[in-house]
Amino acid sequence: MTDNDGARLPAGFVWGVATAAYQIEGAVAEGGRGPSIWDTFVRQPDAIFHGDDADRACDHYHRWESDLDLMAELGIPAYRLSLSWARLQPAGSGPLNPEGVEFYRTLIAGCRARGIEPYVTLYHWDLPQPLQDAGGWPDRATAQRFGEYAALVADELGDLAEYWITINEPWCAAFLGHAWGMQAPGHADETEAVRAAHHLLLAHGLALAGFRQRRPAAKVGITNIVSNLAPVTDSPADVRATATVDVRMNRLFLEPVYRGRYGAEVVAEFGGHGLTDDETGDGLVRPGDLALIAAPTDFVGINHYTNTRIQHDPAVAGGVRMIQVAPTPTTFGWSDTPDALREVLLRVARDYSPLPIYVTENGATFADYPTPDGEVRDPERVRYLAGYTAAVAEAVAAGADVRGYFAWSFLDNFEWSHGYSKRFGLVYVDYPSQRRIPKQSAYWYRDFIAHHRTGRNP
Ligand code: GBH
Repeated sequence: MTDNDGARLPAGFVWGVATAAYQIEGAVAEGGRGPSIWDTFVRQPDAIFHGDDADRACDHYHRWESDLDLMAELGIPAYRLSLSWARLQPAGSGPLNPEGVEFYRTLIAGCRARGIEPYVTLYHWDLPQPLQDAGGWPDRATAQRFGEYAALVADELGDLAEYWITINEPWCAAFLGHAWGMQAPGHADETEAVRAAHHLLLAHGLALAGFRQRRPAAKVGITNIVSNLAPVTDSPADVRATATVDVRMNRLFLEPVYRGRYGAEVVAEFGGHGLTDDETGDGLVRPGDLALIAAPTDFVGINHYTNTRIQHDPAVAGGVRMIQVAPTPTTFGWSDTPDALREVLLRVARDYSPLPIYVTENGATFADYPTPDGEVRDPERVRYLAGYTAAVAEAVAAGADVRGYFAWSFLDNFEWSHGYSKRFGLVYVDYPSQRRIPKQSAYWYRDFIAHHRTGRNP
């Protein structure tokens, strides 16, 4: 199944797995944790498939030691995890919760003790509910609160990890949460989404500044989701529609972080909601915001899942039809087209940043279940991972400075509004018993990583 593409990857290339706190921890009312917007959202009728919640999830809060043991047994060198803001700072302001600090200190130290390099995300969508009650991300004060939280984390946990990611996928937090109503807080208001987007970016900038001051040796970046987009035909209408989707999903976030301004196209799309490059006194974008947002990071984080063809179609909402290329049958219908990841990496390297790039998430969901003999065979995921990791090697060979790849996800987990119906894990979770079963793909990844470390074929 493997080939030798990895031989073209630089020595020291980082192979890892990723998770997020709310999707795996459970224990939502333990250890002094306060409610987050997701605890609220999952209780809204019809918000989550099957009425699932994440109160227990993978029970990782209680099972983290055996989970890390399993990760170490599988020979995984790096682990991207996220901190629950609501566990660390339940009120969203004020001092950190000592039990939360202790949990994450022990967890992150537990990674290191097992030879697993931690990559820590400060925010993967679980805003403390009190901050939502005060206005949430559409309110500028939330960015200030995040800056304070990040500074406290730098003080109390910053010695434990070298790599830090400020915000995971501001597009999802802003648009799925505030315009599409699909994620917490479940609103449907584009002005809110645009305001949230700017404040999430500002929050990144404030957190980065706090880390620079307190932990000068830390390597800090932001993770954006970048979809590969192309028009269905080269008709002007399809080409225009594609450019618009690119502005709305990709450029809104990439331009300010890596080019220091939103730029004419983004402002043309969102200016009506107050987004501008003129940093006027008391508008959405204020003096100094863009400099904070564009302060140099140490790396570029990219999550990649979809390869989308865009068709102008006045009959559908927004006038745009989005079609997945080569949709995988048993999943969300997202693509299995590794070339799309190569193209995304080359685009980011060419157009946005010469910095090292980390693929901080990439993966797929398949309908995997244990066989009667207790094994989980997921040849589709093995093929997916083999293809996408080879695409990373191709991007490197073509000049992109990609330094690492994190498979989403280590464990099957709470897939947001889809509840437990989607399984992204390399490790199967039997939720009633909480038993973990490494899937065929976990063993494949183990052997693949070992091969790349030694340069030998498995
Ligand atoms: C990531 O988000 C998250 O960081 C992670 O927590 C999550 O579990 C994982 O991916 C798997 O979903 O182009 O209209 O078809 C990915 C969020 C949002 C990406 C929806 C694909 C398709 C929108 N996804 N998007 S569309």
